[in-house]
Amino acid sequence: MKINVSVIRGDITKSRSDAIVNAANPSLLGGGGVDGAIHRAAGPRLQAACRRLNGCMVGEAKITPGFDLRAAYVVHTAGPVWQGGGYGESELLANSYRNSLLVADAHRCRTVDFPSISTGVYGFPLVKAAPVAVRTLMATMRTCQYVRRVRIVAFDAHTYETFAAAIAANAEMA
Ligand code: AR6
Repeated sequence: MKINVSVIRGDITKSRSDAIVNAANPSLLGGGGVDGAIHRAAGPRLQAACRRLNGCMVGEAKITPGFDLRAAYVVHTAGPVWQGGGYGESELLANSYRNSLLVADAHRCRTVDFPSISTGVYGFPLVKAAPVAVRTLMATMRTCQYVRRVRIVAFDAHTYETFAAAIAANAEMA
């Protein structure tokens, strides 16, 4: 499988990919940031579906339909809260990316869009998060049966530029 991980600027709620990933919290009952935006765009059936999932541990991922979104599925993951870097945050962030992609692949998704997990309210430094995300997505994509395109949808210029640099650095190493 060709490795195809890229970054675009945009609003993930407008995505036409098969699945979008939600940077949620362990309750899966909604919140602010991208989570709030996804719930608003998907409509109230999303929260009803999330309520039946019984939460999500940090690094885990669970899937629902996309309801009013163009995306068929929403993969919900709880990323780690940044606590200074000494609490396994990078491993937990990698788990969120890996498990989200694997759940999407198990549902035969071909195209999957991610936000930058944990780098908003959860305070994970973007410059540390982007290389973890890119490395993990590239490695996991190799093991996927259906996924053929993964994108990071960056909401702001700084996120876009930091991910573009991380992708370029990985391409040089490949
Ligand atoms: N499309 C793409 N990215 C977006 C969008 C959008 N529509 N809106 C925001 N972002 P955050 P976290 C970016 O705070 O750090 C919630 O309350 C945003 O600019 O949404 O994982 C949850 O319920 C940033 O780059 O998620 C949790 O409690 C990135 O998405 C908590 O926040 C992630 O920022 C999770 O915090």
